[in-house]
Amino acid sequence: TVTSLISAPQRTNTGLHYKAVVFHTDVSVCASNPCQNGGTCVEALNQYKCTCPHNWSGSQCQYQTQTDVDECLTQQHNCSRGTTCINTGGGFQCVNPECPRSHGNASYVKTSPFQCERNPCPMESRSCQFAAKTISYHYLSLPSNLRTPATLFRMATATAPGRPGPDSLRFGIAGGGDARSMFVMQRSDRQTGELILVQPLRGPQEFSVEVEMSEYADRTFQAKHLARVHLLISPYEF
Ligand SMILES: [Ca+2]
Repeated sequence: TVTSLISAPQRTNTGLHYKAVVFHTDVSVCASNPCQNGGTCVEALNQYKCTCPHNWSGSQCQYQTQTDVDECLTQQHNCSRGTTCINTGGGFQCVNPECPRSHGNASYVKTSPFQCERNPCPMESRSCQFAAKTISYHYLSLPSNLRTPATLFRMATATAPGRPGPDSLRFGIAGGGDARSMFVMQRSDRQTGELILVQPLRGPQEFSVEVEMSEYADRTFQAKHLARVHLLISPYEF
């Protein structure tokens, strides 16, 4: 259809002039498929309106408004026995962390679903003494592009009551690689170290960073504890 509107006559030196204003509406405003991500285009007067599917918004359904379902909490997961359901943004995972294989004289036994402990070391085995005494496993589900700096994880000593604890602690990021540029491990108080993300991470991706805490008493090394923090970064910004 062509709609023509003719303006009121305008008097000029050469007589009366009529200005025709023509709206071409023969091409549907929806023909260009302006609605993204499965949105439905609805024509209005020379305009369109997008009716967006669930989880999408914006004039062209261009923004994702993801809301996560906690499959673990709502029992919508299919994790087998012996694995633990970890909710992630946009999904879930079934995990069952395994203790490291024995190396040298150090060997480990699983004491809970997310904890391994070193078996007693043979006498005078220094390599075993310096191997991590405990290894704990942690899973963090994060949205994409989390605002930084962000404190992700805290590590602290737990001293048995009535027993003398370490008089100093040292915290660090174990291993090298990419983690060193993305994280900082710093002390937040005398007993606690915190892992801080200093660089935004775009999902979807997942990787692990290992942080360690060494205990000293009278400047003598006592024990090292390792925490393996597995980051599950969703494709969405929640
Ligand atoms: Ca989920």
